Amino acid sequence: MNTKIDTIAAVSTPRGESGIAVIRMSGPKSQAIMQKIFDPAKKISKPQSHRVYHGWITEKEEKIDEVMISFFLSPHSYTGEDMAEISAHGSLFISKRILEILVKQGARLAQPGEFTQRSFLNGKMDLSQAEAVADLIHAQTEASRRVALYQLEGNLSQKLSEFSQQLLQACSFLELELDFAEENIEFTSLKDLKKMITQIDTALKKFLESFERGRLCREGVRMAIIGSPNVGKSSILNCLVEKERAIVTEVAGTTRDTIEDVLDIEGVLFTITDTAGLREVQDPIEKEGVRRAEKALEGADMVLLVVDGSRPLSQEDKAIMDKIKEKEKNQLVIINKSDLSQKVSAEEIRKLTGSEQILSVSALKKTGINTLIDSLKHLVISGDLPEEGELLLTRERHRQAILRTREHLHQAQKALTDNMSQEFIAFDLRQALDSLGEISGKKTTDDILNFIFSEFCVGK
Ligand SMILES: Nc1nc2c(ncn2[C@@H]2O[C@H](COP(=O)(O)OP(=O)(O)OP(=O)(O)O)[C@@H](O)[C@H]2O)c(=O)[nH]1
Ligand SMILES: [Mg+2]
Repeated sequence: MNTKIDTIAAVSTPRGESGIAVIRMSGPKSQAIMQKIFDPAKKISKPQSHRVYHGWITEKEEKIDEVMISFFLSPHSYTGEDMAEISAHGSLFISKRILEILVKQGARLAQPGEFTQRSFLNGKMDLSQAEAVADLIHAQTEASRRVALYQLEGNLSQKLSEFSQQLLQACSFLELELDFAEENIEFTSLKDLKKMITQIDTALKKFLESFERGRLCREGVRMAIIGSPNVGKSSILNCLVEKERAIVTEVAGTTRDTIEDVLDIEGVLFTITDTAGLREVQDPIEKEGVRRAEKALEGADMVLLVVDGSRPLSQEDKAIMDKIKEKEKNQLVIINKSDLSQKVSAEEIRKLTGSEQILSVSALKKTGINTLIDSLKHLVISGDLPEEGELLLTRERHRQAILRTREHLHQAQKALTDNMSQEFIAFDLRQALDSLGEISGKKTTDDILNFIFSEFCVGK
């Protein structure tokens, strides 16, 4: 990414027609450019920050559109630089036209996420907050909105900075003592140091345990409906999403390709994949279907295993149960067709699958579906949505950084136990500090930054 300070511009609203379109500009030339192209309805002597002005965007004295504009002057703006925002009529043509005018006047088209990247580089937010901006833009449910907003407000940054400060203090003590070694001045008791490292390590361990819940809140739950042919998998998908999403027939092998739909269960996003019945097949189309079903099973956070309660369990059913067990997937078992006389018991299923989550359902009569929906939510995010103050780890990048931090803390503890020179302990603690600093972006590389900001839309 370009780090020279030039002036960038982008349309921040989606392409297409809308009530209004917002065109944003950030950088030192923002005000000068606006002065050239904006004809205010009332004369402005000196544009003020955080004020809205009415007027026209003009080019060669021709009015291009009637707009509202606002200025946000450095340092009190999103990026920390001088910014201007133009709210124009939401036609794709007009927003493109205005953007072209800005570029003609010396602005450059912004890269994806470049406004937020500048905000980070100018110290307006740390890297975990910048990531939260992207999460908030992508939020589709209450759970994802909450975790993103708490992170944007700096909850994560604040907690981690408490740990960093403690570690930094310990490092300084140890390093200071090194310098004064000959005078034998003792600044800190090694026993206290050990206690502090253990405390931080325990807190980080607890934090790591929140990852599954945090990730599922942020990304949603990928759930695959798996089972033998004709057990009612597609009927269950249709019940869950309340529409005829998948074809249902009495022919075994109806579903070939995987079919996906989404469901918001009390604030948690479920991406549900209906799959082809798993069985040994020769037909090349069904064979491909089975391959895709297995892939969906592989990638799923949880499995809805469906069996047909109106007939005894088959070898196929049992083979599927073994497969799910082998992959250690979180599962909920559905005994479907509860409207017919039952040949399968929950006890039998429990023995074979080891699962306590077993429900009787009739997809045909739509009975047991509400209980199913309730169980799904409790199974994956243990009930309640995140609350303010509940610290959740939501990203793999953060998890990796914390795992590395803990490794270095363990090395420091070992060095302490082995009575190694304080130089070594300080070194390990510095490394722990660096790993922790990757989350907030105190320690970062261009590759990490490019990766993070490439997730963004242009204009944010
Ligand atoms: N009696 C009864 N029949 C059901 C129930 N659920 C599904 N069926 C019937 O079972 C047959 C198969 O249903 P599907 O939903 O297509 O089953 P599937 O598991 O998706 O089948 P494949 O895609 O072929 O693997 C259809 O004739 C459904 O009407 C139920 O709860 N009770
Ligand atoms: Mg089907």
